[in-house]
Amino acid sequence: MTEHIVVVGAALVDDGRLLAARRSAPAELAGRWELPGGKVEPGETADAALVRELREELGVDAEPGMRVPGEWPLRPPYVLHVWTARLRPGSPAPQPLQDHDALRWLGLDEIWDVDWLDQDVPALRQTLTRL
Ligand code: 9L3
Ligand code: MG
Repeated sequence: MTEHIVVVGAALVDDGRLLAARRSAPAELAGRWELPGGKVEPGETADAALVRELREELGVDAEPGMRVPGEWPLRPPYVLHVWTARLRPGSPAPQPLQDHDALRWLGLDEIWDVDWLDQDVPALRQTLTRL
């Protein structure tokens, strides 16, 4: 298990819509949509990493909810975990500050309208059963 490094992705939900973020980097992922997030740092808990990543990438003040059961392989040694999250009262609205060039709030009937990263598709399918 120590050979895995966890990447946390946030299923950030507000007013019944899910936030999707379009990557601007690296080049091979640019233009594809993801659940925003990033790598858990050594000694950091997953929920703390989620809050930190969402602050850095989107400028928001997020509250982690529950971890969605499951683990999805990324390029080794990374694996994707998903957590639900909400905006805390008074949080700024998300902005693409870093690594993204567009954001969309998707209604639950619009989820598949964007071109998600391959690995986010099964994670998202599982997540949708929990929202
Ligand atoms: N990744 C895949 N799906 C996601 C996230 C947040 C990340 N929902 C992949 C993309 C990168 C790696 O994980 O290859 C590390 O992510 P980041 O730290 O570049 O966001
Ligand atoms: Mg990231």
